[in-house]
Amino acid sequence: MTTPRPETLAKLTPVLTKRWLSPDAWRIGTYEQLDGYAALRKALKAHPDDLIQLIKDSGLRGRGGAGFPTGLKWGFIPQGDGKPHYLVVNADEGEPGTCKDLPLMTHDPHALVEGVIIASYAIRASRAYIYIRGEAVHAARRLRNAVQEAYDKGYLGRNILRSGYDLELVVHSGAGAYICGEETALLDSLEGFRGQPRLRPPFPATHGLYASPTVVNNVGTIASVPPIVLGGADWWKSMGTEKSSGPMIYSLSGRVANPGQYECSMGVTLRELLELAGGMRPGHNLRFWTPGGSSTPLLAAEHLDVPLDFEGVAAAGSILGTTATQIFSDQDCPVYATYRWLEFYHHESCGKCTPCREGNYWMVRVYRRILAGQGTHEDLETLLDTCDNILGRSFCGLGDGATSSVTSSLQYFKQDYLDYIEGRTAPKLSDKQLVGA
Ligand code: L3W
Ligand code: SF4
Repeated sequence: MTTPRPETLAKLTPVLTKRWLSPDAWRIGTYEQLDGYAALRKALKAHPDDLIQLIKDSGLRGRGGAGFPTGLKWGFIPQGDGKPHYLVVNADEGEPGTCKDLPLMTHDPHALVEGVIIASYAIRASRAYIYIRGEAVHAARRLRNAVQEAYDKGYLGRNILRSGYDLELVVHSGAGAYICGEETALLDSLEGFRGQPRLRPPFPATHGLYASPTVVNNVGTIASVPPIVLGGADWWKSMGTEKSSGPMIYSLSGRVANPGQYECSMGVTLRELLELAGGMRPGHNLRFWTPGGSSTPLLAAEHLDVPLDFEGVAAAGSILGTTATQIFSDQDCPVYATYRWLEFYHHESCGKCTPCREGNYWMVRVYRRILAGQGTHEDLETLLDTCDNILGRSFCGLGDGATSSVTSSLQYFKQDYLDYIEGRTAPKLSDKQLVGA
């Protein structure tokens, strides 16, 4: 177990996580004692346009994977159009390895509720929804309790804090489909339809929920709003890098001594995160890892010093995504890991478009063949060719994301594939497991 050096400890910037360990942090009394709802009081005295400008100035970028500038998105909402406006929080956290939003909602649900009220006021929405993953029963219970507490205290409902502003907030549980984390499938699901992606453009900012202007933001994005209102744009920008401002919750899982959430300034490296997490588990050496969930191309041990911000990870050939770093060691097989992720995408593909629906089906079959010791050298060409036909040709990001670990594992670990094909590695799957793909 390694002990972090003081300069590495200084990379920890607890902002969204700062209340998580306080006793009963999820109760409104605790939240109010720890600055809770002070940002809302301040925000309601400001003009909505000034709040949008503040978020633009802070450089806050979406925490759901794409990193789109939040203030810009809020600014897309047309004003004076006579239509209702909506805020929808994407709390359908389902990306394999990702676990930053559910702990936030479990430990500090009022941080999200307060952010929802401020963001809704800024975009002039009088109704907001939090769409939470169906399996997250405990987090949903905490969130519903927090919403009720906020209503009881006059932070939600009519004439909030005597400001004249009204807002209704509904917590809606999904039914356990990964595709409903895609923003337009989420909106379809919320409207009562089967969750499948819509064609974009038009984007939700103009044609969202019930064809009205809608901001869809991730939990972490919205929970960042109250601290920015209280601390100011310059304070927020004092953390992170020039183009990736603020703190970020990095989730570490896998072969690491102390897995969990580490909130650090953006641009921290995996080497530093591992130091904070006590290093690799005894007997394990880092071999490969995901920078932001299974939809992001794998990185290898040579990428330990890549700055984990949007630009740094892109320059290394991957995507920051949800900052879910899954850590694998020399005792793990990149071919098998990729197969397990592909099974997930195959299962979760909504079936709307052919490249993703058929491509993932075929790739799972090829992986099973390889892992059963029956693969051929041509199979590797088939995998790359299939990825080529999925990437950029799928209707939504799920298809593209499915190809990430296939192409990157072939780029860095082709020898592992060849070892199965040429008989140097014992098969991991039996003949019986070949059927049923
Ligand atoms: C108005 C324009 N709005 C873009 C908006 C758009 C959306 C946001 C980002 O996928 C990624 C995906 C996953 N006018 C606009 C506009 N917008 N242009 O900006 O859009 P986009 O298309 O870049 O990304 P996305 O569709 O939101 C998100 C990756 O994140 N990911 C995450 C997966 C899972 C979770 C989770 O479990 N929480 O997030 C991991 O890598 O693959 O690439 O709002 O409307 N001209
Ligand atoms: Fe559905 Fe996959 Fe096509 Fe997305 S890429 S629309 S999940 S079939």
